[in-house]
Amino acid sequence: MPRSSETAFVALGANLGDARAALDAAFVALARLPGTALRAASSIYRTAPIDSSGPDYLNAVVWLDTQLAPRALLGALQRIERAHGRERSYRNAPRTLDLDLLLYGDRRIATRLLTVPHPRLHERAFVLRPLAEIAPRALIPGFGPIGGLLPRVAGQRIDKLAA
Ligand code: A4P
Ligand code: MG
Repeated sequence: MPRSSETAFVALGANLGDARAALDAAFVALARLPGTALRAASSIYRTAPIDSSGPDYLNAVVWLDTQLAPRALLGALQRIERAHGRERSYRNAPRTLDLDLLLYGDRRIATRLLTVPHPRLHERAFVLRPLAEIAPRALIPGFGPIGGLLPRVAGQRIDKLAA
């Protein structure tokens, strides 16, 4: 019997190479995951690096309805990162695509490989703003309504790109 679907939110980030192309490829790959439907994609945002250096990032968030279990979904995200995100120019070149599992239903998960909600979600405008765009009433387990978190990150530079 097929598993029932669960709501999952995934953050996309890239700041090396052709970041826009990496995000566009990731949207397509996410929509093609088995047992998964892409319900919504946020705008793409240009954001200042946080705890990181280099050029500005491009960030976005997608809403998936998925039959994949959390660990299987994480594995699928990592395969997409590997397929679309690495500069192939030289060995161990920097990763150009980061896919993080933000939320999985109302679950709280703390295993060696997976922490949900994503542990830094609540302090990052580059996650909260696109998430709020597509899910303005999202409840973050352990933190409550997303609207209560946004004022705390108001000082972080983030600009929505034209579609
Ligand atoms: N892992 C545990 N929980 C999760 C989860 N919920 N989603 C584990 C995804 N992975 C999770 O991740 C390292 C390990 O985290 C994985 O093996 C997985 O088992 P990674 O993506 O390989 O490594 P990383 O990129 O160094 O770590 P992470 O956690 O993605 O980094 P951060 O903290 O998210 O920071 N500034 C702007 N403006 N925009 C950005 O997108 N991104 C980062 C990355 C920093 N600053 C940024 C941005
Ligand atoms: Mg990551």
